[in-house]
Amino acid sequence: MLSKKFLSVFTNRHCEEYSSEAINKPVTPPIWIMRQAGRYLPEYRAIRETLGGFLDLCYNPKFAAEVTLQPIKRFDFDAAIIFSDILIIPHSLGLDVRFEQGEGPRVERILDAKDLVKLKVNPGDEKLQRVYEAISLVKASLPTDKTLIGFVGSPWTVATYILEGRGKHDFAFSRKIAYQNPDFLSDLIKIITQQTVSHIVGQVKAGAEVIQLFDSWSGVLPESEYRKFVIEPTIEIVREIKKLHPNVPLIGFPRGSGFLYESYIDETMVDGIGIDQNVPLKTMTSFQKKVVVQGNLDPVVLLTNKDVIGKKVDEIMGSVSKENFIFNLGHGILPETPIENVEFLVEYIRSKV
Ligand code: 1CP
Repeated sequence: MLSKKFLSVFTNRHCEEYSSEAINKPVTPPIWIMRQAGRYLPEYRAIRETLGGFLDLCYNPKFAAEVTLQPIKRFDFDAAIIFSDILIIPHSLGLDVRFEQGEGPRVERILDAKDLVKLKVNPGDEKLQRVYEAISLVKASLPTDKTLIGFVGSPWTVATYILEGRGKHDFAFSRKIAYQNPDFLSDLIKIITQQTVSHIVGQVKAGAEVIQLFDSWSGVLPESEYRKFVIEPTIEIVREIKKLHPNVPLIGFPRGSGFLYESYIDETMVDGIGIDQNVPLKTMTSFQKKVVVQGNLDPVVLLTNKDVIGKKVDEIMGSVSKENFIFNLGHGILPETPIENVEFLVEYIRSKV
């Protein structure tokens, strides 16, 4: 069951079971922060140091649950997001995934259609089960006024890691494949989508109450490829999950989608939309007529000071309608973020309404 605060934001969406309930409107918007468990927290670094690598933490249910709860204890956020990673999916499909210190992830590449035999859709994979165990542990100790968010990477974003073998650059190879060999890319995306749907179902069964779809690299595709490789697989995921779990809100985060944000909202039928900091506030606010909006403070603002943070929060809060709004950043929190700025952010937002 969703916590009261999240229930009230999602009331007017297609979560019919909830709309009939008498629900108080929230006094302040729910607040959570993408990548809220992580290196900016000393208590996270302490646990991380006791384990070999990043994946050892992801696959250790007890510690993964503990770091999931750390930001809730420290900042009293309204939602916990399970500590895991989007690259668990390629790992569970049978690819080698490693996180090198200071270099980010390395994924065994699939370069053409004949490499697809390396992938095995495998919902029972033990690595995924560990995530469900961690979710059950979090659920057992999370206060009832907090919501538990599960997540996956969207198929296009996960595919870019499989095609490139690593992250964060211009994605030239992935784009070249999208233009030149779309059938191969469609087949790859189909496999990822199947495993992703079962991973969402597994998370929901274990206790996740909201699911966020991270499409961090959706912004690198032009319109027709965006429709085929971002929107279509997302439609498929939403359709499959709504068949089984119609009352679990899905939040899409197609970062960097620019002018294509609106098509994504209209066509995928997600219940909520994560907005990056480059979307104008007027546009973000206009989306609230259709969908619950989540966003969009620039994470760099949290590296400044209280005056700047207050001013930037006022800009957002002065623009959005409070009814279907979730406060979040436009992307993940940065490792160098001072803790006192996060404390101030939460306190300030709650003092405003
Ligand atoms: O050293 C460390 O501790 C590793 C840093 C780290 C962390 C804390 C990585 C490696 N992943 C995570 C956890 C993580 N990843 C969460 C935890 C839940 C939370 O608190 O929010 C989530 C939601 C993710 C999702 C994720 N992983 C995304 C989508 C969100 C985004 O930031 O765009 C992506 C792109 C990844 C891949 C990934 N994992 C880790 C890194 C450094 C990256 C990005 C690599 C790159 O492309 O540069």
